[in-house]
Amino acid sequence: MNQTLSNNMKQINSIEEYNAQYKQSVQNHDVFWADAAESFSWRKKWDTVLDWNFTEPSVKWFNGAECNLSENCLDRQLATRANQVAIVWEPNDPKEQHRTLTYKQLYDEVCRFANVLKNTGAKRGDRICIYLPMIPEAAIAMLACARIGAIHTVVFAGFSSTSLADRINDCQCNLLITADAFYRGEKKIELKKIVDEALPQTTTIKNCIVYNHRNTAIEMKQGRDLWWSDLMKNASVENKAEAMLSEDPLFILYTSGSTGKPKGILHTTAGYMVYAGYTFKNVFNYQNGEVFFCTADVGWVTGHTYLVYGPLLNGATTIMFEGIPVYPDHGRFWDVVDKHKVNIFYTAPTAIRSLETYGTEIFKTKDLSSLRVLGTVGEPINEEAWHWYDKNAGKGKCPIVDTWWQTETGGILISPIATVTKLKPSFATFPLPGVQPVLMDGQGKEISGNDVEGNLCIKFPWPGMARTIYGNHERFRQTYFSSYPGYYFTGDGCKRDADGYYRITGRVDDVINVSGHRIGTGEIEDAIDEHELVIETAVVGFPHDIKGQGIYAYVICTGKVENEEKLRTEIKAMVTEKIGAFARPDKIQVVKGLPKTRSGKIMRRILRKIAEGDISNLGDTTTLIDPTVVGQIKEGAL
Ligand code: 7RM
Repeated sequence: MNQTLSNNMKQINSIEEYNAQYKQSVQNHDVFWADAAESFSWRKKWDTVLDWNFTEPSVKWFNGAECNLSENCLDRQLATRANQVAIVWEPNDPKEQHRTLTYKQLYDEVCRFANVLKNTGAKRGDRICIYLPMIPEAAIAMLACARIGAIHTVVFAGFSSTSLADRINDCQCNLLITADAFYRGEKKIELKKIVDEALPQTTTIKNCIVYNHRNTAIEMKQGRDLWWSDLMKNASVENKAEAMLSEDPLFILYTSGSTGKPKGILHTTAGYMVYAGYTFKNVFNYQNGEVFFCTADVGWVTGHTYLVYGPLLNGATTIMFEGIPVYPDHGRFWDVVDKHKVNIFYTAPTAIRSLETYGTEIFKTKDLSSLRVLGTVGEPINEEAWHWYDKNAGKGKCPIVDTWWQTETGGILISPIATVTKLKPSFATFPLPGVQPVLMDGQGKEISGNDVEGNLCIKFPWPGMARTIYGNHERFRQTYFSSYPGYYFTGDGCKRDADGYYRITGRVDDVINVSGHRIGTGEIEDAIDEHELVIETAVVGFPHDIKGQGIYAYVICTGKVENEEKLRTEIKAMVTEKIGAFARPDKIQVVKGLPKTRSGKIMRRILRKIAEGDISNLGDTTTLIDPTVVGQIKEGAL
């Protein structure tokens, strides 16, 4: 076995180093990424660093090499940090004990659970669904899947039984890993009950492994459901990681687009590993021994890359927080920072804005002196929230990295490098080495120069990029590589200011971003349409002070609605049942008609303006079949 135990990854420590690395990454990408890859352990080295075309598209990084991500996160760390804490679990209820797992303990648990998976019949290439709360077992399950070469698909525990079933069916999982129940704040979520509703709508699941987290009375279906602890008791702690090929699938993660059902974004092994490790170390300027706290849920890509894989690849201590920012009070994040002496804190702008509403008195009693670097992710951060975060959490001395990326990109693409990049509030600043962003104009041409705005594309592959949509490569091509042939299209609009700084302005498609949660308007429309009184729905986003964007639904109903309040309550319940509570509309307006063009397309631009409350200038409405509906909608606007 050709195992290098080195951890000599270059770290960017000055703007000159950034410029030099950036230049090399463009001019000599193979040398640049081969160099970054050297600090990982490989069973077999690659034949080629990169083979690619953006037409099919086909992208292969480190082709021919063999490695294992779980081995790189765990086995590789044992020689130097077996007794260092890998994961700190902070429970929802602060009165409960926190848990810690050292690298050796985590390694043992993962090896044991990898054997559990094998004993249950799981093998390389199988899809395994993980539907767990924020507990270390979620990370253990992910790492165990990676270890045996099974493809994990984590489903956020806030998704409904229908959403869970859809995901299981789409990628045909044969195993599901879940827990009895959990609390978020004071609310109890009976996870296993949701699973019991979902599984009859699926056909491929053979077994369901249940972790007993809250001692909740649940039904265990004979022959299907198995207790995590029973299986662990009988499993060996010896497990040799599978040698995976670089382009073997690692995980599938579902994400929303502007049309159709959520897409199973597929990431592969070696490129994702190198990119997660490289970006974690550089963006956050991670130093050995530091404690990193990412508040994202493991059900989202941020949880995958910067709560689990990136930190563990760097031998970091990562905090997994089960609770919410406002329980038992709005000082909880800062209590966690204080208690565990967090050095790097990474959260979403929506969380900052919601805490902002409670004032700053609470900071007087918290010691945040351990903090060195702050980060944000998931949505644009407005300047006010940036300054509030800087002043109150960072005490004016911590760089804030505004990190722009997507489920599809696997890791951060545009972001400051902490301690290196000169910051500008609300700007994601510059591309990381290896990332070549371009802005496109309406004619599909690259816009050169500065002080410009356009649609954001990336013109060269980076190791962490998604390779396909599971089971539908044509949809992958169509969605990301057809609007601008030869480019990856992000779906975001972007400005490049006079100094060349990038500022992401938000989605230019029908995807909305609610509290950092990405959701397609079409998905919400489909859910609302299921209501028996609803004929047609149009959903748009509108600016929301805390959530970033709120959800505004226009619905056409059969006949006269007797009780609009009842209808609204039922529609919200419908969306909760079909998708999850986070997708519930904030405003529901009953309308007689929707502004449609002669080709039957809803003119969303008008609906967005009305939802924003900006009804003075709705632009050209002459192409509408019936322009009078606009007036009616305006009158009834909420
Ligand atoms: C990591 C993640 C992706 C979408 C993306 C953007 C928006 C994310 C920022 C941002 C402005 C940021 N993955 N977005 N980060 N917008 N500034 N720093 O969020 O797949 O769930 O969402 O989120 O619109 O396309 S995601």
